[in-house]
Amino acid sequence: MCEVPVSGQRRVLVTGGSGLVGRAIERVVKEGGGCEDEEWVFLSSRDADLTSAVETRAVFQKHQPTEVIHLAAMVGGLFQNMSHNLDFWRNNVHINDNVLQAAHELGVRKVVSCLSTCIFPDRTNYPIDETMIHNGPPHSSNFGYSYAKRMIDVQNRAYFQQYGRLFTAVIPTNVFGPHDNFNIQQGHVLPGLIHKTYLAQREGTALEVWGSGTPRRQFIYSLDLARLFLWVLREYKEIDPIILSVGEEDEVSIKEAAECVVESLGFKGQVVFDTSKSDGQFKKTASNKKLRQYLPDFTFTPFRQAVKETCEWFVANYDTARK
Ligand code: NAP
Ligand code: GFB
Repeated sequence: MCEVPVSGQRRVLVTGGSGLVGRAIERVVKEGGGCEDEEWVFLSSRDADLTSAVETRAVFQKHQPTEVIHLAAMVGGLFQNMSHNLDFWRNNVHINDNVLQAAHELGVRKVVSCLSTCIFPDRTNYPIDETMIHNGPPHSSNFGYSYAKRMIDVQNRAYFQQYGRLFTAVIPTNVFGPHDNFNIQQGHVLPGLIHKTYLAQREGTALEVWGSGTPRRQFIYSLDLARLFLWVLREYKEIDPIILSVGEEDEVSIKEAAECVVESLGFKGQVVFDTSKSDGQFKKTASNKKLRQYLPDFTFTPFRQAVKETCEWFVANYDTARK
């Protein structure tokens, strides 16, 4: 993994280093995924509020990174997005502009930012690929977040055109794993279902799955995504983004995802679907053909195993988990 020849010491600054994806990268680095010439710095919002240009510049000046993995963002599930489109747009546009400009001013060699498959047009052909980002409006539920993320791709191309900067981005599908946000109202579907199932089991009530259960998602385990991030940081040389996803054949319905959580936690109660709640985007099936051309042998953790590990982490860390 470490054969990229880079002279001198490298310092990788990870914005959003305290979140789901940041903590997974930290773990993979600690478990041997790091290189000898790499020093890693993981930031949280306590180190700097990246919506502030002044604080962003100061934290970059303090750490003098040679490379940046840019994860920091206002992040939330379908329902949080539906009620806060303006906040998602404003916070993320400010964070992204501040981070990319600070990286440019400090001469950072490479920045890898994080987009999401939810930013693609809602009306599209399937499978979605990397060329389709700007082809039409995103799903109305999360247009604030989606347009803010799309602008990273615009900025990356502009920094390259004007200054030759190697600023690129990855496009993961729905991520889950240890250290996720298990807040039921604000978070994504898998941590929400895990938390709800845990409570239903404890209180002897039914598990309420929101929506019809028919929408489909490709889920990626945060630890798999972390391994792929390290590869992108070291080896990927394109400005154009790359989708980081399991195969199309691994897409599951929300109902199947709920069944997997129920099985992992050994929940024996009733499961009900609240169809008065939104289904959101029906699907955003993405192609991982480009990834497979680079890494034909990369092995993803099987979905069941990853859900089981995440459930076990949540139960073991219930008192301190974000919820
Ligand atoms: P997360 O768990 O919510 O973590 C968000 C991170 O951003 C935290 O470290 C948080 O710091 C930091 N942050 C938020 N606002 C900040 C601010 N104003 N200043 C400084 N730091 C700030 O999110 P995640 O799921 O790891 O997401 C990481 C990246 O992946 C994001 O760019 C997201 O858009 C992208 N992504 C996520 C998913 C998904 O399903 N989760 C899917 C596709 C793409 P604190 O801990 O201090 O609050
Ligand atoms: O992960 P999620 O909130 O977001 O999943 P998206 C939403 C789907 O899961 C909908 C159903 O079909 C919901 O009806 N669902 C069932 C639930 N039970 C629950 C529950 O307890 N909590 C939640 N949250 N959903 C997000 C975007 O879209 O994807 C974000 O809004 C982000 O911007 C993320 O990019 C990756 O997959 O629909």
